[in-house]
Amino acid sequence: PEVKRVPLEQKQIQHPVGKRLVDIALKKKSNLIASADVITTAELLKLAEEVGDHVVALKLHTDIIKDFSMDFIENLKKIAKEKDFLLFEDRKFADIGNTQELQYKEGIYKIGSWADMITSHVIAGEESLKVFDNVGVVAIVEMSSKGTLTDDYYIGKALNVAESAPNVMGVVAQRKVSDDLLLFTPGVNISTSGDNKGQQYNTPERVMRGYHTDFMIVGRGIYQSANPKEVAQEYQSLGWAAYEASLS
Ligand code: UP6
Repeated sequence: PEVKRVPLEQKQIQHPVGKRLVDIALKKKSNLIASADVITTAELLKLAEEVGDHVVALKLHTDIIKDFSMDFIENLKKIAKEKDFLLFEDRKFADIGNTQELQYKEGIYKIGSWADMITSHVIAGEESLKVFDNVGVVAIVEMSSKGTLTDDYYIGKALNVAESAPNVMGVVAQRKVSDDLLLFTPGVNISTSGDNKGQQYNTPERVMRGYHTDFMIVGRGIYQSANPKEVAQEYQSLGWAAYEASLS
């Protein structure tokens, strides 16, 4: 028989951003994070308007945007506030603390000044994560791609780092992990099983019932569809139904 999962509202989440995310999820009945991997601010703002009601967070790769500006961030923050979702910069930091601090605070993106959540690898060790103040850190402990080097040994060590760093609110992985951290799972798509660049996809059903993930991350499945709003709503209901099914 399937093992029951800990319901979102019963998870012992310490991080304030983690608590906010859980509150939004319960209120919206959504465990969907849309990954807005588009390359212009116009496309991104349009997508945010379209999917905003259905997501708990919008995940960004700001360094792929051709015309990034702080004005764009101000506009995006307005939409996020109005539609009640968090801004999640998927920067995947992977350097020593001092360099990560510069990448987080400086340059043209000034991620630390606007992001609610960021992703970071933990390869440089626990102290390297201290520099991310003011955000919820989501630690990459396992990747979705074919041939990833995140084997069981790495995942175990990475989880130890994630669990001991106080600003880590969750992890990215493709398996069940600690109940004290939120689990985020990318590589979710209902219409295809992968791409030709190593990405591997699961269904919402598989990640919610199999991995007990808390939040599924969907990129091309939504932003490349003909109707992102409708498709986001579909992922939202599939994800929430699978979550509820995994409770009983
Ligand atoms: N992502 C993964 N796998 C990981 C970590 N992150 O796919 O292990 C990110 C990608 C992309 C999104 O950087 O932004 O999740 C997945 O997009 P897709 O649904 O279009 O494949």
